[in-house]
Order: sequence, then C-alpha cells, then structure tokens
Amino acid sequence: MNPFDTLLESLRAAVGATHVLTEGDLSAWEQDWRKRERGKALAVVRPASTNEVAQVVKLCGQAGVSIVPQGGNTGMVVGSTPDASGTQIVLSLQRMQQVRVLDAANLTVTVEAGCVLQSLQDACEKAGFLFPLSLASEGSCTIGGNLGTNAGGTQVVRYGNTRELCLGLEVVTAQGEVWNGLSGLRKDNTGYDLRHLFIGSEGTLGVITAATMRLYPLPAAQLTAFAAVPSLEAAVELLGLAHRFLNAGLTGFEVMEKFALSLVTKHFPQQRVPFQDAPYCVVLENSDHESEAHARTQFERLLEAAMEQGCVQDAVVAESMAQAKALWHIRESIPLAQAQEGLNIKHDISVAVSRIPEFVRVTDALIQQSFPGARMVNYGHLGDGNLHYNVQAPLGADAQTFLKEQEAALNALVYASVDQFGGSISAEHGIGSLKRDKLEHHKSPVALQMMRAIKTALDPQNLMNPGRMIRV
Ligand code: FAD
Ligand code: 2HG
Ligand code: ZN
Repeated sequence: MNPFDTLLESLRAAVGATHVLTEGDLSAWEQDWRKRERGKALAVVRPASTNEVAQVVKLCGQAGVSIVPQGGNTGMVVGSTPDASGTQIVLSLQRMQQVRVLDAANLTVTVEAGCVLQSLQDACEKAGFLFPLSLASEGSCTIGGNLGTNAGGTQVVRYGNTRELCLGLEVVTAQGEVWNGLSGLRKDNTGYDLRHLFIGSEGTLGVITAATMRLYPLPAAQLTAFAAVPSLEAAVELLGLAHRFLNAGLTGFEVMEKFALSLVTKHFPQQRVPFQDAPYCVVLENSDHESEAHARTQFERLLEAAMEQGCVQDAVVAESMAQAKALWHIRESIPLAQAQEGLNIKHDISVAVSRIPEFVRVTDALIQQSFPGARMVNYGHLGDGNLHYNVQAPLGADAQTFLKEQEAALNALVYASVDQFGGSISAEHGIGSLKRDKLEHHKSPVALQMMRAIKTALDPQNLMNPGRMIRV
C-alpha cells in the first residue's frame, strides 16, 4: 500500500468512510469562490467533533501530509482550497455546527467552528440577542472561517471585526493537541493572549474548532437610510456628522460609487437602485435602544443637517424592514454584479478615513494614465476606512487577457499608493496565496521575522495550510 492509501484508511477509521471524500465532483471544496484557482485534494475529510479533528491532524502529521482547513469556502484570497499537487487534505469543518451554550448573563455564545454565520445570528436572535457580525456571504461562511480571516463586514463601525467579538477559542494545534481556551472572560491578563494568534491566522497555525463570542442586546429599532452624496469628501463629512448625531447608534456606513451601482442595475435589473446619477451613494444604519420613533427623529435631524451643509443631495429612509433589506441588498449585490461582469481585480485596502478622498483622487489618476479605460469599481466600508477599490477590464477587452497582462502592474501601482498613504493592502479578506508575495514587500523585515518565528514555533513541520499567508 502506498503511504497515502495507508493514511486514507486511517482517516476513514477516524471519521467514518463516508466522510473521507476522494471521488466524484469535489469542486465545491477544490475551487475558490472567485474562480481564480482550481486545486486538487488528496481527500476532503469531514470530522464531526473536536476529538475527530485532533485525530485527523495527528494522522496527517505522522504521514507528513499537509492540511487546508476549510469552512464555507467563501474566502477572497485563495486560502481555503488545496494546491494542485493532489497531496493535501482539505479539512472541512462543515459538520461541526452546534451552538454549544448561550450564556445570557455573561452575554456570550459558544459555538462550533462550522456553524454558518447566518444560523448563529438566527439562533442568537431567537434567544433575544444580537450577534452583530454581518457579511454578504453570511448564508455560507462559517464562524471558523470568520475567525480564520478576522472578517470585517458591515457592522464593524460599531462592533469591531471578528477579533473584537471573540472572547475565547478552542483549537486543535498543529501537533493534534486540543487547547481549550473557551473562557468567556472579559478580563484575563495571564500571559500571551493565544487567542489573538489564531484569529486571522488563516489556518496556518492550527484548526479552530469552537469559539466563545460576545453578544449584544437586540436594538429596539434598526433604521436604514440611502443617501446621494456629491463626492467622497462629502461622504466623509456625512460620516463625521453621523458619528456626532447617532453616536453608538451608527451601526453601518457603506459607500458606493456610481459605476459600482450601475453594475447592480445592469446585472440585477429587478433591484431598484435610488439616485443612480449621484457620484456616490451611502447606505447607513441607525440602531436605537429606545424606539423606532426616536431612531427616525435622530435620522431626520442628521439628514437635515447634512443637507444644510451640502454633503447630502437627497436621501430616503426605509419605511419597513423589507425596504431596509432591499437597500442593503443593493450594497451587498455589488460583488456578485462584479462577478457577473467578468473576472476582476480586487484591492481590499484601508487608509485613514480622513485620507480616503485624496487616496482615490491620486490613485484613480495614476491608473487612468497607465491603464486607460480600466473601469474602477469603488465601494466599501467607509466607516472603517476600508475600500474595495476594484478594477474591471476596459469595456470590450477580454477580462482574462487583461488580468494576465496587467494585474501585476496594476496591483503594484495601487499598493504603492496604499503605502504612500500609510494604509494596508488587506483590510479584511486576509492574505491567502493571492497576496502572499505582496505581503513580503509591504511588511517590515522585523514584522515578517516575528511572523515566521511564530509559524515555525507552532507548526514546525509546516503542515498547516503551507504556502499560504507567509512563506517559511
Ligand atoms: P473559508 O473561505 O473556508 O476559509 C477562509 C480562511 O480561513 C482559509 O485560510 C481557511 O484555511 C481558514 N479557515 C477556515 N476555517 C478555519 C478553522 N476552523 N480554523 C482555522 N482556519 C480556518 N469578508 C469580509 O471580511 N467582509 C465582508 O464584507 C465580506 N463579504 C463577502 C461577500 C461575498 C459575496 C463573499 C463571497 C465573500 C465575502 N467576504 C467578506 C469574504 C469571506 O466570506 C470571509 O473571508 C469569511 O470570513 C470566510 O469564511 P469561510 O467560512 O467561507 O472561510
Ligand atoms: C464586501 O464588502 C466584500 O462586499 C466583498 O468584502 C468585496 O468583492 C469584494 O471586493
Ligand atoms: Zn467588504
């Protein structure tokens, strides 16, 4: 028997033969969401418990076979699919979905890594609590993947990234040991905070099997407004006003440039996009713990002041939950509309909010100089200084050829500009394999050295998602 066959036998014994997939169509696990790369797995292994994960990791370690942890496979940077060698195991957490404990007094929920984000939101809501992490991929992405990438999303302006929502983790280490750090404590200064090493580590240090997450009381009302603004400067001005008028009630602030919205109209004509001629639109949310009437009055005051100041040209406030959902749906449809439009280049960047308008003005001009006709699809989480500063091939050009010939140079231009503005080349999607080599040019040697030291200390065999995020 070859060594791979021996390993597969042992894996079948550990998790059950039906949960070691080697044949048939494995594209759901082998192909990334953006269809940038198709890998080939030795097997897709689907353990049902933390102990089974630990056994799988131990067996792979003994066989020297590397592991790619995978949740919903919605990642944007090709980090959750295997390479093309046919020698890596995809360790899917999909069967570990349980909400283990909801501690109402402690305002925490302990949940398994494979739980789909939307299922967790729903379970918490049923119990009368808000789990605020919110992404357009929430119907498929998992809490383990959210932690693995330190996902952001649309509520960060108020509740922070996934990291800020996490109080404890359970992890299977690269050696196959179980670390139970599901404390749920808000204060614990007993040495290095290991939790923070695993959050955002993209499966390169160990497998997250469960987490204890923060909960919040459900607001009495959540109101959504959609505003037309004359410029990005005006959008930033509106953000300042929104912080002032709504304070902690400001739970979402997203910006969308006109062309990004036009793609939604083009590919999803059933959606009614307001203010299609405005240079930019903003969708903003006010969560209120008093009443809907109070939230409405606050919003009216804000929008009145913004119109007086000239930073809002026109605005609608949703009258019902259905209308609010429809307005958010417009924003959330942009990545899908972009995918329909064709292969594209994504830049998930962050810059200080105050510098965003200048960044866009300067970088847009540089791009049009060097890549005439490139279509900028600019939108994102302005409240967090995070833009999806994406690029679609010029009209009529073949997207595949454009990417092949221009992507590297375009990335270099945008990331050089990000550096000039003191920003980050990955605000929320992570590094994966798509940005691994770029990381080496945009992080200091000291930072890279510390990252490598952590990786080699925790995963000396380099079996956890090797070649992703950082090369050792
Ligand atoms: P996967 O894609 O399966 O994995 C992502 C990474 O985490 C991989 O490196 C993987 O190895 C690792 N990983 C997965 N599970 C574990 C685990 N249990 N233990 C250790 N490592 C693990 N992202 C945002 O941040 N904000 C957004 O607003 C946003 N919107 C999106 C909208 C759409 C339409 C799509 C398709 C994606 C969007 N994303 C967004 C990206 C993506 O959904 C997030 O990165 C999400 O957190 C990935 O979760 P997942 O379960 O799909 O993880
Ligand atoms: C979003 O905010 C996601 O919609 C996806 O992070 C961004 O597709 C993108 O570039
Ligand atoms: Zn985003």
